[in-house]
Amino acid sequence: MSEIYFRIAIIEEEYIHKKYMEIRMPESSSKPVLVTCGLPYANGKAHIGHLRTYVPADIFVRSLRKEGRDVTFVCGSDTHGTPIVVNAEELGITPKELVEVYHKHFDETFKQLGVYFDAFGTTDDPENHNRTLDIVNRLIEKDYVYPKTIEIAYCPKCNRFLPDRYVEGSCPHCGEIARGDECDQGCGKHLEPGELLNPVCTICGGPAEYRQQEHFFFKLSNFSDYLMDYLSNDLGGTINARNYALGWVRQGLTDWCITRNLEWGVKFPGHDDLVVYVWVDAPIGYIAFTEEWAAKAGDSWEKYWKNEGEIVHFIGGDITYHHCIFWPAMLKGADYSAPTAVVASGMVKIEDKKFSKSRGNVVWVGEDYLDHGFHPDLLRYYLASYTSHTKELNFSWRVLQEKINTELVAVLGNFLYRTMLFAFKNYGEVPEGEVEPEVREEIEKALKEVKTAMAEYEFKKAVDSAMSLASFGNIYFQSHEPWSLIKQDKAACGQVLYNCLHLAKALCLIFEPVTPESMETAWKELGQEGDLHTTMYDDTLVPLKVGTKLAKPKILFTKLEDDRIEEMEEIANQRVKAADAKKTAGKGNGKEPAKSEGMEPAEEAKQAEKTGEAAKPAEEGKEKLPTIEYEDFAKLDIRVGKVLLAEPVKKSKKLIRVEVDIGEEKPRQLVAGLASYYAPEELVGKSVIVLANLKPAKLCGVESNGMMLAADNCADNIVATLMPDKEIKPGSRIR
Ligand code: B3M
Ligand code: ZN
Repeated sequence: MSEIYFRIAIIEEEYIHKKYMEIRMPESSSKPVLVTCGLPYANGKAHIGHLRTYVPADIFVRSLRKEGRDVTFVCGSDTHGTPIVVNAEELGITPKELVEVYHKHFDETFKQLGVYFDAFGTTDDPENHNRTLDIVNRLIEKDYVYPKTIEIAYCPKCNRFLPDRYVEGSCPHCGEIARGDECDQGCGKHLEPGELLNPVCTICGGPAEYRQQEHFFFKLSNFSDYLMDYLSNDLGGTINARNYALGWVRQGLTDWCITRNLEWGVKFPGHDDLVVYVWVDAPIGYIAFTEEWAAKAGDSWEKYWKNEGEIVHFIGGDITYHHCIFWPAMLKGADYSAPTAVVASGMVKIEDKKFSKSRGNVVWVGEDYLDHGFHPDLLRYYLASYTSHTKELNFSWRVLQEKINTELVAVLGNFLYRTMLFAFKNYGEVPEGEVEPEVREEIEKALKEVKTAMAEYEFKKAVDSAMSLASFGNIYFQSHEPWSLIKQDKAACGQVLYNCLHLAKALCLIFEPVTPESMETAWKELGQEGDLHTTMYDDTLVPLKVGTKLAKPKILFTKLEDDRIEEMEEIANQRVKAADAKKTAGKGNGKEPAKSEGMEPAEEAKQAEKTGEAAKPAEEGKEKLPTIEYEDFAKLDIRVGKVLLAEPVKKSKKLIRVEVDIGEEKPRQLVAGLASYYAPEELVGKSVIVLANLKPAKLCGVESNGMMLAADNCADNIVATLMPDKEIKPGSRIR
């Protein structure tokens, strides 16, 4: 996500026209619906930015199922493209090894969040290779693909072509620093190979040059009229996506280079040295995953991709271009069905700051949320109810606390708990009674509002309407004073409780899409048979069976106390500080390093260290680090060591494993990024300086328990280890 989104807003303003203002609701037909989510790059951990798309999509799917629609929900890992190849190379592992790790991670994380896909594949699955070949071959057959000799960035030093993120330079449109295929920091435009100005190789940092090479182009320009009509008249979803795309079509479409010089990916037919651009095979993954689901379920994938079924794509707003332009054109060209709707979410901010992994403005789903014992339902609720889906969502621990405590705990949780506890204690079962018209009307009203809001992709509205029903429940309970009534007239009180319990049941059904696990608990306590998740919304109006046994209720939502929030804020602050320190010590152009996107912060630092990025300012000699206290320095355990053993780390071109005597009983194992500068045998016997109390880290699977200090000068490509200038015992402290 980037500034692109603000620009979308501007374009939106420009094109808001009555015709496009109308919300195109998914037809309330019985057509089957395929719902997909943008594929996460299997290249980094899940963060809250990801969930902004997946959680609302899951809520939408659960809600459609409750309306009785036939829904298939698929997603998978995006495993190809240069960022993955670049990262794998940096880590000294194969792209396949890298994507396996993150694929598993995403699969598990989504399930922990209650987001269940019917298929969660990878774009490297044979199904996707085959489907991509089928589509590309069809486009070739139908003459939509042609070869053209173009200028491709080439690094004479690394001796290789530089696709996409292997090259950086300035954007020809706005002048901002941009990647080879996208002006990610500036105007957001897709860049074709050869367009980037002043190209620099991201592997060695040296200047790149343009060399001629034959590549293959898709005749996107042929599809302008089709897209204009499709976007204006057929495509549903959120208005931001449509208008953004219409703006691009109006500006004129240029043909699209669909091949890259890479080994990892789907081979371009007949050319073993080329793969298709990742944005060709990634969306085709949607079809491949539908095929994977169909094979498992004994159903048909064609009902979506070749017939009348609906296709709804949930995506982040920053990939609208790919979904509303490239993708429908490809599908049209190859005779597949085009998406019915594209639902584009707004950007995510963290504590009111721009989301940025390298600046530390990030909330990791695992280590910052689930690992601290926060319930997934709370985050689901926050994501759905904070703001409208297309608007900017700010994640703040304080706001989370406030929303959970005043809404989920005080309204929904309170109503369910007081109702069920009172009924359990005084009756033990559903008492005699019948649903009053007022209660029935409130449920009908809430349900209608929820359905309409869902159809408009207005998840906040849906949640707010559901919450109003819980508020009504509280007012109903409070105004009937069952605690006094029970003393006077147990039967009359039973009638009140019957209605409260009936409302509780309706709330379980209506809130299930948002807070599925908590509602399932309440559903069981209410003695309801059958699976809540497969029970339809219509069941909200089926009266409760008198005499159904009730269970003692649990408190569903507990207050988030200040100390927990303060602890999380402190963790967040520390992360931002650490990132600041690194930035100050780092290159200081404020740009997210493309090559380390999605890496663990620790890994990122290590990577920077290995690739010499951290050394750039030292070489520039201009940027000063902030003054520190002596106590800060005293925290560093720096010692003299003697290298006893040094050997290359398998699978890595850059790392050496060393064992160093630092005056302890056992030698210390360190992993140093020195293989480009020293042969392992040169290091053996050397006196070195070691930072001994650095937190251990694993590099290419080998644990490093400290850091060997070295001076490096990026410009001259010189790295030198430090050594004392006279013989001194290993273990001697440096102070
Ligand atoms: N893998 C992630 C992104 O740019 C990218 C999505 C592919 S969807 C077909 O958000
Ligand atoms: Zn630009």
